[in-house]
Amino acid sequence: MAFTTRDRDNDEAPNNCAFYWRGAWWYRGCFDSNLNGNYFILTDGRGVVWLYYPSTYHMKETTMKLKCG
Ligand SMILES: [Ca+2]
Repeated sequence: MAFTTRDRDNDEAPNNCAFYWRGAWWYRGCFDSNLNGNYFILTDGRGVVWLYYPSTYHMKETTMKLKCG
């Protein structure tokens, strides 16, 4: 997916996922992850989340690493 921000809605959801979920990400409709979300102590779906992260708490920080070649 193309990257979605509050002012660039490139996801497939009827709303703007970046606006609704308070982040910016490669959303589809709307997400399995939101690593650029705001930090909240308890998750309500908004914030720094990863679908399979085994917790009801948000992550305090994340790191993305790309392997080229
Ligand atoms: Ca949309």
